Amino acid sequence: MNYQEISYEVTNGVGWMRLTRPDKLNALTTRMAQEALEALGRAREDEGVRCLVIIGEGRGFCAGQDLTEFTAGMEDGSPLDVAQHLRSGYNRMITAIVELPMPVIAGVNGVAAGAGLSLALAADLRLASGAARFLQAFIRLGLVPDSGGNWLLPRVVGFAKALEMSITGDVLDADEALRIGLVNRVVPAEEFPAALTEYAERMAAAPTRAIGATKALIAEALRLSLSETLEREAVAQADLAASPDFGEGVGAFLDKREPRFTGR
Ligand code: T3D
Repeated sequence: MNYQEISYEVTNGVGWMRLTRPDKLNALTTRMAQEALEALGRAREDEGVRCLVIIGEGRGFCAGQDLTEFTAGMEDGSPLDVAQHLRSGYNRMITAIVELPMPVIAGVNGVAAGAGLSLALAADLRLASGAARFLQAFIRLGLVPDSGGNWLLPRVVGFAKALEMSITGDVLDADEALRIGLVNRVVPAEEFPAALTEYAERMAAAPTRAIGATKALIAEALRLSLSETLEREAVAQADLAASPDFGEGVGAFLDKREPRFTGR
């Protein structure tokens, strides 16, 4: 696929998916979602990718749905079918991110609004630049949160803050986002690129299979009973205990050296 609105490259085990509409703060379009889906599929199939980073080019992370697409309609001139647009684009994109069996980091370099905030929330870890801002912009337009915002945000910040953000549309700066647990870390804007690369490469060197299994277990545990979760842990642990990375982890501990995990 010839990417026009994203770029995707792999460096040192990290897949970098970059939204590339900087003059529109990387607002999402139908095309951008399809390109992102394709890149996410590539990351999933590539054993050399052990961490995925989602980042925006320029001063924005992602300003949500491109609002001109609502008024201009589709490329062929037909009006935008909103439900179908969500089902075939953003819903699949969010699901693909959440289900990636590797760590996913949102590098929130700037504003994350509406479906752009959902995109950041779908990641496992959020590293924010001090320049980042966060808003559930939907209510400002008379819409409900979408792209998983109603499911993801309360799980990250709790019911009360999620509801407040969603019905006020208030803008949070990076420090406030850190305070309420919306992001994991904030670094000054000038240190952000280096800190993000270091974080991503650290996660790419981690035991990928165990991370994938942990993601699945914790997500399932939110809807399962304790006894069901205990059983799933037993099955997953038996599988991982036979993995090369477990052998390496134990060997490195006994040898008093740093482990060299391969992700297998
Ligand atoms: O069918 C469906 O898909 C429904 C799904 C809906 C999902 C949604 O995401 S709804 C929410 C859509 N997003 C918004 O409502 C956010 C709109 N943007 C803003 O409120 C502000 O731009 C920000 C608070 C995000 C940032 O403000 P600021 O002052 O830093 O930047 P700006 O000057 O407003 O924006 C810079 C440019 O980006 C500007 O273009 P220009 O005038 O320089 O040519 C602006 O129009 C453009 N831009 C920003 N956001 C969008 C956008 N263009 C199109 N769509 C946008 N969402």
